Amino acid sequence: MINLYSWSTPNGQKASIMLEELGLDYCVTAINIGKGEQHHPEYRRISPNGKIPVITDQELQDESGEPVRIFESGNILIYLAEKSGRLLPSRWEERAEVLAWLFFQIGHLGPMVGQWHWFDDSAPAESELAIKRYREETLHLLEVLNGRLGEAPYLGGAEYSIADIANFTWAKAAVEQMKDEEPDAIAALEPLRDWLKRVGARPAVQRGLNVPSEEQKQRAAEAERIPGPAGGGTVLP
Ligand SMILES: N[C@@H](CCC(=O)N[C@@H](CS)C(=O)NCC(=O)O)C(=O)O
Repeated sequence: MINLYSWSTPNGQKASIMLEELGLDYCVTAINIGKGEQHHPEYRRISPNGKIPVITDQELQDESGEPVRIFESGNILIYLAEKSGRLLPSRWEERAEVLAWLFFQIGHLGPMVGQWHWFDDSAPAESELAIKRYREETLHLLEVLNGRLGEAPYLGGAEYSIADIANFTWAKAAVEQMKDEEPDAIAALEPLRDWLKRVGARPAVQRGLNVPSEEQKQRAAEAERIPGPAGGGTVLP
């Protein structure tokens, strides 16, 4: 059994979409990052940087019998792809392209869109320069994705892969925020918009976007103690 610790954000949804695509059995623990639950010392044992998502897999245990933690969403995608033998090609020619677009999301798209959202919606002081810088960089990265999707149906090439899962949630969030501010620029990104529609129509993607569900969030909010990674112990008070 796999335990997923997550919240409704683009990084969290990458892990739940992957689990849904693979049809694996998993339990969800909602970590309310709006309330700071990611900083709880017990949770930091499985997430040293205090972020979601994290998974633990009962099949993987360390010397003391504790399930091994797998943090960082790109690492989770690679782990699950290798565990199942799906969505990451084994031939190096194809694998290198999939991993390149996965790391493009981890190193470029996620951080730029994340900073843009933060400066635009959450920063305690307004900074026009920061908003402009991250919005322009986000648009540039969407254009890079669009260029690739003009050459191939999926980011890795002919087949849907973990590169599409990783970039989808972030590109979706960026386009939703950008389309009112830069409608002409977004309208021009036809291959990207078509890919967002195709990937977004996959039933596993739709299920994964809804994790944690309202019910799972409610259950976590009401629980006095949330089961920890080993099934016993605790993650949160
Ligand atoms: N590089 C990490 C980033 C994870 C991340 O930033 N997660 C956000 C949600 S999308 C989070 O946990 N934020 C809580 C916080 O920063 O306190 C990954 O890909 O897993």
